[in-house]
Amino acid sequence: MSNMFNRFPFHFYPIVDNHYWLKKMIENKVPISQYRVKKTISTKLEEEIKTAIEIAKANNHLLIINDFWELALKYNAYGVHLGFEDSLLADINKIQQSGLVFGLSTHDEKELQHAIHLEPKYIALGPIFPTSSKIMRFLPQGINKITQWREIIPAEIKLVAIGGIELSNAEKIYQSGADCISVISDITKAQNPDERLQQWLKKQNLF
Ligand code: 3NM
Repeated sequence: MSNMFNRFPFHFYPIVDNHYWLKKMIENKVPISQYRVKKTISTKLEEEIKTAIEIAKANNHLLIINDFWELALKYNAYGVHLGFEDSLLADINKIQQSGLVFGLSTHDEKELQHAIHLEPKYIALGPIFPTSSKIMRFLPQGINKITQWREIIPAEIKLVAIGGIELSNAEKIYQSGADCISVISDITKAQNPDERLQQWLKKQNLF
């Protein structure tokens, strides 16, 4: 079942945490985003995720669900993203067999080796720079780490850089070896988020 979409050919991968921002992605014709809600599971949350997946599908937007892999499978999202701890608890075989695109976060060598072993479509490295969007146990990795990670990771697995990245340093991040950049605040805190999304999309012409 290999088509261009499950090879993860994306260079820009924003993260949203509610329907408002998901709709912004759709309105701006951003092809893919991650839905990341840090809540405990409840019927309300299930409904929220289900609706997000439905809205995305109805608009040909590819939505990757963070953490709640069972809901991603149940409602047939485009993909699942897991952090290291969650990947230890999740049924990775089931995710792989479902055909959903599957990505993992990594922050150090131990997490990287574990991630490579699970054969995801992409591996995220972060935080590249200081970030205020997530409480981190890890210090900023810096740009050189991107080049190191790219050399270690098998070519068929894409490398996503995340954490404190802004449009103004995107080119340097790509040049260092990142296949894709993931951002939150560069969009959500932009003075004009629509304009900023369009600027990111324009950068994709570089590829
Ligand atoms: N994961 P911003 S850093 C969700 O390093 C997330 O794994 C990270 O937000 C990691 O673009 C991060 O605002 C936050 O810095 C990214």
